[in-house]
Amino acid sequence: MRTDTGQVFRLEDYRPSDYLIPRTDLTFLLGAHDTRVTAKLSIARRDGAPLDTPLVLDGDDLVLERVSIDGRVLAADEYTATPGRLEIHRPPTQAFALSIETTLDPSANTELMGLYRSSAVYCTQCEAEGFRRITYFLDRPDVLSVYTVRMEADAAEAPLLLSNGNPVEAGILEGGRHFAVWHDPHPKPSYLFALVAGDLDAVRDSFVTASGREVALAIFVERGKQALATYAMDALKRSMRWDEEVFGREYDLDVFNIVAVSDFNMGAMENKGLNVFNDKYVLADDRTATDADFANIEAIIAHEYFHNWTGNRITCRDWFQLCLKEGLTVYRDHEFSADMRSRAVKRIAEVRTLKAHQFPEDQGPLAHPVRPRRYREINNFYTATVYEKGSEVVRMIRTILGPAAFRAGMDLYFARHDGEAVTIEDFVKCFEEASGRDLAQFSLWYHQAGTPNVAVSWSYDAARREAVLEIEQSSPPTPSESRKRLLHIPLAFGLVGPDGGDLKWSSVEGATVENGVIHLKKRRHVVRFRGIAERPALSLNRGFSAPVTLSVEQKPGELAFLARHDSDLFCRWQALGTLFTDALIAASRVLRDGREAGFDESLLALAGAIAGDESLEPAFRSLALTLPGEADIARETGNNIDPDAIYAAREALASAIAVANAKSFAAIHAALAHAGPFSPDAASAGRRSLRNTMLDYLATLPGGVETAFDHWNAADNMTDRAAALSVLTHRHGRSPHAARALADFAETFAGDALVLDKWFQIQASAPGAQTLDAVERLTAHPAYSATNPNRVRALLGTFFNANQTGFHRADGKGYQLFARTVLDIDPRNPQLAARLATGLRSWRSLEPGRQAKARAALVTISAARSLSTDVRDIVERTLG
Ligand code: 0A1
Ligand code: ZN
Repeated sequence: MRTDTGQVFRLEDYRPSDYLIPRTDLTFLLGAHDTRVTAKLSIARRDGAPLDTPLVLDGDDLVLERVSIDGRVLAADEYTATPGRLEIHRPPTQAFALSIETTLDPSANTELMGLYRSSAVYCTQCEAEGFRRITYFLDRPDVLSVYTVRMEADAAEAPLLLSNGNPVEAGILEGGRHFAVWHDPHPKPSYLFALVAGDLDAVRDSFVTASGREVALAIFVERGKQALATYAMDALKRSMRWDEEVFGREYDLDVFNIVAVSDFNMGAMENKGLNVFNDKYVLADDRTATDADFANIEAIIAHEYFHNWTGNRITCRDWFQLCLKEGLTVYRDHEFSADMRSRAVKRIAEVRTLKAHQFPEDQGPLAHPVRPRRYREINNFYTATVYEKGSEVVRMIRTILGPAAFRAGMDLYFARHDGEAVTIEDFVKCFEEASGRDLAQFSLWYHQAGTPNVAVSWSYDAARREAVLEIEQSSPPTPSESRKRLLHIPLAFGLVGPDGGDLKWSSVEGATVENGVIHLKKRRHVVRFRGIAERPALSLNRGFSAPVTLSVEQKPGELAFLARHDSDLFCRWQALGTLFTDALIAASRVLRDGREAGFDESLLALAGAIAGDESLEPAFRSLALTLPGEADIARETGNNIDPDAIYAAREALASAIAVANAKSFAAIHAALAHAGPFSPDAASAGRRSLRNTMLDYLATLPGGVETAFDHWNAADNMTDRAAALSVLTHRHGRSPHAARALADFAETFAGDALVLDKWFQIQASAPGAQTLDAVERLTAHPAYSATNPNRVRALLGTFFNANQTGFHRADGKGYQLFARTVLDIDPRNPQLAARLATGLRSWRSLEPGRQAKARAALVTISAARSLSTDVRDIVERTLG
């Protein structure tokens, strides 16, 4: 583990490298405990670089065996080597060949960065700074090199030898060993290097690109699991076609390989021509995967593939520009999924994710701009802000420019910067040039942290036939940015008439309004719409056109009308969500005062009407009927949060809705009972989703446990099975039915680690103080492993992030487990530990008792003698 140096990296300190590495030849002699790496680097001086600068290469935990220049082994006084750095004091002034030999132990690499072994498969993870754990290098994204890689390994242990680019040569060696050589003609930064060696099965297919290049496709999985990779293969081919059709981007090598590994810190990695995946995002069939798993696989396969152009062909100049590839690629995968599925449903799901992950980040101590200006540990910046808000910023560019100019801007970006390492400024400039618009004010979205607030009050004057909107923007202060500048906020809207259609106006003043979008650029706009024949309902931030917190003075009647009649489905969902949230916040206050909560009949009836509206797609009805989560309610509540009161309020509303609609919900549940073969398509998934949402309500009624147990017994796919198990465990955790279902599940799927993750997850998210003991007991379960990131996230990650009443139990024991866990994992896997450590980022919003206990846990971690940079950075920023 690298210990913290306290060093802070700053955007303004960027300097181009004095040295370049046009070619990199790597040889790996692979051994489980002893791997030898020879790197032959062609080194050239950058034009204009001073002649007397030493060559300083990055390393991390390296053992240097030998270093030579142009074939001559260097004497000890010609260089300095430490595990973290190699300096050649006086390199030749002309281009030269530097050869470096290092040795490493892949089996001992528990950080899962650099070269490591996962279930006897050698694999690599180099983003962001893992390549320096393989050899000394200029390990920065603006140093692009053409790689040739030779691997030698035991032929029985590793019959498969893969690297980036195209295969060149392979053959047998003495002593049961063999070799393969791969060459990648596209210059790339070191973070995109990859190697995989092992004994794996494959699903193979091929793809012919628009210009007729035939590409051999393969997805490699653990032996015997090929059948589980067919959905991923299908998603890959659809992604390749879509990128040609929608962005004009073709694939550029003869092969495209994907490897699924079972120990991986993140979702997947876009290494050129050789994507490495967390097996969770490859393996699926109806027996083992839920509809959500299928949707995630489709999205992540697409995401990594799309990186081939947005990230690989055009990469980042430095790590401050991470959103250049991530925000843009998330935007692209969102659009892909929207085209493959229901656009409205996908948009609602995106906004739910954004609000659940990015909003709390942006509103707490870890807030940072989409393009940060400083970091201590770059691994901690693979955040919801960089990814999800980064995608929202690209979406806003499209909203402002319109589809044609947006596409022209993207085309210009690809044409102008192909093969380069660039910045956000370069990216934005392409859109300015393609559209002729000035995006200077808009660009602040990249540079300013925090979720902006947009407050709207409005009135309608029937005599003057005028609707007047007073709109004000403000951005709350965030760490190290106390004063905020005004943003350009594109607010899509509609003035909805009594029949649900949008009303027209004869003139408007007070802001630029075009194509259904009000462009907010000042602190306050008074926007006057003239010639409005009837009193409208106000539909705002349609399609979530801007990632802001919106507060509108709106009566429940107007919201209820919008929930039924707005032509924008997102706003229908939003209107109903606002009604639910308001009711839940009021109820939690009443309950906290020891009184009983009651709900407006009309809200309960509205829920019933939407559930039963067959003109709406089932997936939408399911999302609309899903009550805001406890964390969502907490976020809207603001400060002084009492998770128990929020939980009680949510339960009370759920049963009130169920009681009011018992018959119709039971009918919907029955009517949607599954028949025929399983299909993972969006429409079928939507029907399952609505049926399972109905079950969740029905389970609150008398006899609910039997209903859920029948559903469990009848389930013939994992979506229904997992839904029933979670309803039983969460709503009837003490029933014999729940115990029985949990035991059956564990027995049926014994040995299938990915499926058992769902079992861990469901138990870890069971509400109530008693879950803590269950979670601690489960850490001793034979299927659990404290070294596998998926297991840790399923059990402890779920408990810390998705269990408001369990983790935040009033006695603070949840926080003590949190501190113990972070400290236990940190020495083995700092990245994983740091991610878990973000689980207390909203501690300041808790009520005073819990707040003090949460703080104590954070202080315990920060007081530990040896902490990784990763964890120290998170914990110190969280404490503030
Ligand atoms: N670039 C990847 C994310 C990623 C980042 C760091 C990693 O290191 C463990 C792994 C993956 C993506 O956006 O998919
Ligand atoms: Zn990515």
